[in-house]
Amino acid sequence: MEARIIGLKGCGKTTLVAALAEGKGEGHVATVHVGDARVRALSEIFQPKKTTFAEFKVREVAWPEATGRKGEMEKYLDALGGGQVYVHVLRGFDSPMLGEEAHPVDDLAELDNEFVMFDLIRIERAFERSKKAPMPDTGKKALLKCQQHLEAETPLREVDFDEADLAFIRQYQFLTLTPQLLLLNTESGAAPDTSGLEAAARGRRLMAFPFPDALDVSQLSPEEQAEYAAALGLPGPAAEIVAQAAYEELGLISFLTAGTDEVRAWPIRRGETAKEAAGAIHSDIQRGFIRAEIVSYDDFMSHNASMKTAREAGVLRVEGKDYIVQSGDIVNFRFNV
Ligand SMILES: Nc1nc2c(ncn2[C@@H]2O[C@H](COP(=O)(O)OP(=O)(O)OP(=O)(O)O)[C@@H](O)[C@H]2O)c(=O)[nH]1
Ligand SMILES: [Mg+2]
Repeated sequence: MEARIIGLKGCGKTTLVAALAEGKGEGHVATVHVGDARVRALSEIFQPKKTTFAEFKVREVAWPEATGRKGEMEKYLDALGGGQVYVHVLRGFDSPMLGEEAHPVDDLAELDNEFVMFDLIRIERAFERSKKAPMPDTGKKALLKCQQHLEAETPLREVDFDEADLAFIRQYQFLTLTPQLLLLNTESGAAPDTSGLEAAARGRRLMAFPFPDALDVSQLSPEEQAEYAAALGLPGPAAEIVAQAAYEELGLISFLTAGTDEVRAWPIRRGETAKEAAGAIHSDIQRGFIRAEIVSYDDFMSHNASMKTAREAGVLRVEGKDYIVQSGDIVNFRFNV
């Protein structure tokens, strides 16, 4: 998964990257470790040689200094490409740097409108090109539907498309089709105030906390982070809450593998079968899939953290290729190559 951090100038994007990176960032990009408490607990139990968390990449995309200059916007749009989810940062603090008070509702509307405009331009260009290289009628209809919604200022992520339409319009990488999380960067010490934003959020997940505090929290050990975050009134460590929200937005879950070599979280799409999930580890395991031995993390922990006890109690099950893997399933694949 790749996320792009977007937002107008000086809203706190770089501060967020630093908080998400927990000290391992490189300015505008970071690899976020999905701080999974289950992985940490299993690692304590199995004492493996290696512990691997799920991770995803974030990249800050700076709002262009001169939006009117053509090359600048092209660069901006390029940088947005490849992001499966946008983390949209809103400035909820008065900025001495910008000499401006907080006006997150206006800022949200501004960027939302820009995105709608960009998508409309893409559609115009597509129709322009279709005069030379004909477009299938079904495609034309799908684009017209997009155009109508955008002209009514409805972002495409809110529109119901059938699979065929979606497959066609995906090639245009419309900005308003990409799911968004909203993060309000609030004034430190003040109670987060999201009033007025809920309506403008239009169903997007909205979280509010002061990024400088989140950055402080992120410098601590994983064990200390949750406690300190709670003490500061944050909803949790930034990496954890952003990762969780992004996962939910994209329909991702993690299953786990645990042994003395490695304890690891594997991200898959919700609804994937055991055989599909096997492919997350290796195509050979998928191809040679025989069965999966599965115990849920909770069952494992409540049975002495012992596979033997879990097996005897019948909570360690044998599942076939069509079993739908659940979040937190500890899986051992049997395969034959
Ligand atoms: N008072 C206050 N200042 C903040 C807060 N968050 C960030 N800042 C300051 O605001 C300025 C901009 O923060 P950045 O994280 O660099 O914001 P940005 O969105 O990356 O900015 P650009 O890349 O220039 O668009 C910095 O001087 C931060 O120290 C906050 O919550 N409160
Ligand atoms: Mg920045």
